[in-house]
Amino acid sequence: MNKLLKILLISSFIFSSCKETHSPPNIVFIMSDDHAFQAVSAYGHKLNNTPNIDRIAEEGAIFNKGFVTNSICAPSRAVMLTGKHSFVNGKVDNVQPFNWDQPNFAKNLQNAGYETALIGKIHLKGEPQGFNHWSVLPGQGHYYNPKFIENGDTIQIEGHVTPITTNMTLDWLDNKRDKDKPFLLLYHQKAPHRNWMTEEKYLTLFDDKTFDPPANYFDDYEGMGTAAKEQEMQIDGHAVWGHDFKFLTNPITGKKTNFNWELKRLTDDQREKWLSAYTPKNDAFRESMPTGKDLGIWKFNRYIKDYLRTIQSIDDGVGEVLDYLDKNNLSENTIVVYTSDQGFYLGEHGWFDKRFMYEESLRTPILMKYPKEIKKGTQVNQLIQNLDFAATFLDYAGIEIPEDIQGKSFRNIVNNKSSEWRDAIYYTYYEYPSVHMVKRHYGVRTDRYKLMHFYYDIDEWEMYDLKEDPSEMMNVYDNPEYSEIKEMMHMRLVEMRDKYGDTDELNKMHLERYLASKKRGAGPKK
Ligand code: SGN
Ligand code: CA
Repeated sequence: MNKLLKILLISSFIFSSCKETHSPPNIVFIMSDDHAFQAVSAYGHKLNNTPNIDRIAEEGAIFNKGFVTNSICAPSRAVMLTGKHSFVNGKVDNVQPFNWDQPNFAKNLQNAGYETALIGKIHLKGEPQGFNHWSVLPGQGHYYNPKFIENGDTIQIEGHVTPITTNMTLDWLDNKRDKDKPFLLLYHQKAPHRNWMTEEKYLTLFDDKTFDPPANYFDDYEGMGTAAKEQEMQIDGHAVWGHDFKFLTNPITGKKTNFNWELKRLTDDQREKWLSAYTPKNDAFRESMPTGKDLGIWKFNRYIKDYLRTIQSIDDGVGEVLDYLDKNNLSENTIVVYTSDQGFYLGEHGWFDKRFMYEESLRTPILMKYPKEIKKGTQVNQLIQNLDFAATFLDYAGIEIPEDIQGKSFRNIVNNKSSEWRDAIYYTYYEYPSVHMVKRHYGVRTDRYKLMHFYYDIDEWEMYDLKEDPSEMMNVYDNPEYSEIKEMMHMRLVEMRDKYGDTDELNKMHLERYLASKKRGAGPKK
């Protein structure tokens, strides 16, 4: 046999045996609900410590420009599963039904031989499809003594939802999955969603600390548009004494609050722990009774502490799952992603909640590790969206990415194999009129600029220069110095809408559907 042929045969043997022994990676996709990137310590905001979530970035990559396509819970999850924008997958707001019959990446992985599980919050009605095992909270779920629907049966478990979700996850990993198959695990926490009810062991965490609110906490929205002025999501204004600030009687009016009713869900022991933690804090407030800006700062502190406390339990759970993977020699061949269904305002512009395309709710934390391919300490600065998860996971699993998926695999970005990527992202938001009163809008964001159109009961454009004004305090849409940029951004917007297939007609259709469902009494009330 000639030498060249021999080399060819040997190398093709090596290649094919490599292929055979190469097992597809496992995927652990961790999502929390409303977890702001500002509250992941790896992002450097120094609000709290999340050592276990940070471990994912230390052992892999952190994404500095991770965004969603529609900053609200159920639509975001639909985008994540389908890899398609809301106006394509149909789940545009928390009210419209989600069609589980459409393709999703879990179905693709399951069909390709993966063992799949979904545990925790999904917020999409109907039986989840694409999962060998599922145990999900009905709707928003409860923080204490939550019910789960497990493979169709309703069960109730005593305790706090965060460690319960973690324990279910560990139980599936250890006892319930087929260990001969690669797995996909969606481990989705309810926390830190409103109303931020902490696990007992953290009820007094941060009691000795005072947090400074963000610089624009007392924003008067002078530089912004009507939508910012007319929202209803101010910590010092719309958050309420019972549900949000955990007072049993309103300290101003003396009336009983709805928090009495919320505590009824707890066992005697749980309630006792809550009362002994909050009664002294609430009494101290009544004694000092701050007013004006001091009251605003007090409310910020009550809000941020409760919010961060719930994250501490999430971080513990992430640590337990990472430890499980390490101890069972699974880490090397497992992709772990940590993300949230959207961002959240931690007092920026005075707000809680999300929905707006302004930075803090548009952005979402994304941390990812896969020791086989991703170098430790990788920083990703491209504009990645939750739209891209489905394509990325299919790519890693070696499954062909269906052509109608709109997201792109970022595997070669996070691997540093390529730098070719999109230079603009598209955003849509529909749920209005509704709780928090954030008006309908859509927009485009490039690395430096953001253009937004608010419509329906207004017709207003806003544009921000994120380099000069990262906190988005000054709308430059009508500033003549930006006229060329404005033209360019309008072109980018048209291009984005063409690319993804969005139109004013679609907006009109979604509006009509929304108003009709509201008339029938469905969905969130204003
Ligand atoms: C609930 C919350 C809102 C929140 C929506 C949507 N109010 O209505 O503050 O914006 O959920 O959140 S609460 O009184 O019930 O806490 S989402 O994450 O599910 O979209
Ligand atoms: Ca959410």
